[in-house]
Amino acid sequence: MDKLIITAALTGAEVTKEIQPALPVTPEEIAQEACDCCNAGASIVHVHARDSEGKPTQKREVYAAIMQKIRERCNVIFQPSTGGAVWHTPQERGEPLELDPEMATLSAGTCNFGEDVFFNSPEVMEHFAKEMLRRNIKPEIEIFERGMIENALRLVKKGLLKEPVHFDFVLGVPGACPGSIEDLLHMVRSIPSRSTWTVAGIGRHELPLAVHAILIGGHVRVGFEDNIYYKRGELARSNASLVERVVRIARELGRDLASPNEAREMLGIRSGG
Ligand code: KMH
Ligand code: ZN
Repeated sequence: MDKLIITAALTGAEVTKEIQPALPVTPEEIAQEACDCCNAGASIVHVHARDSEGKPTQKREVYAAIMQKIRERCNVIFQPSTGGAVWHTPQERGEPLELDPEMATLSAGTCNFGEDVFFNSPEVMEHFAKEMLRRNIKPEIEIFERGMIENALRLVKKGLLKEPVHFDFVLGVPGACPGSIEDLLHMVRSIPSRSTWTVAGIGRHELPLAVHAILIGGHVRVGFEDNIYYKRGELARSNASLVERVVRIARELGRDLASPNEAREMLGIRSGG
């Protein structure tokens, strides 16, 4: 099996300090948490920025500050969000791409998202795909529903997305695909065999889906964006504590960890970014 790539989704756009006091929100806090997660065994950090009031922002300058602070401290792969919050415009969502990060997310369709709608029309998807292709940024394709895999493959057919594609199955969002093992297996069987994939289980689905991914050769995403608890009724003390647990389980199951440079090679990420 390939070495395991762990992504830490540090902040997200929905969680607040009120419900998770350890949530990193300032560039300094996010960079520190990114490097703690890297030291714990994560090779990618998925980043959402916040403004000075702690509200989600897609402003290029804030992402630039985070990216720089991370680079000064560790070698982790910086993967900003182009999903932002449900109320961000596509223009706002694309701002972090102007920094030419090594990777970025690209959501492959529209779905309900709790009480909201996460809007990704074909035009929006194509715009982000073209921009990432032009800038040689490796997309991570966010899949919230089964049909979104077909949307991604349509981008491949149009020459806007290079194979092998790297997918992230985000399972358990209220309003989108549930977080069962059967749902994960259905997703995995539906992608081209050359693809790579990771799974982000939401809430209580995070740990079981992570363990299954480790067992069947996928990769794992954990972090406060997806889940704020260590176990039922007990908040996690940090993103790094969630990474550490995955590392312990992977070791017990005999799955080696990918370093950031090994992850770059496995995912075909350009060097020097
Ligand atoms: N916050 C969600 C509406 C991404 O980062 O690319 C979208 C999201 C996906 O988190
Ligand atoms: Zn995100």
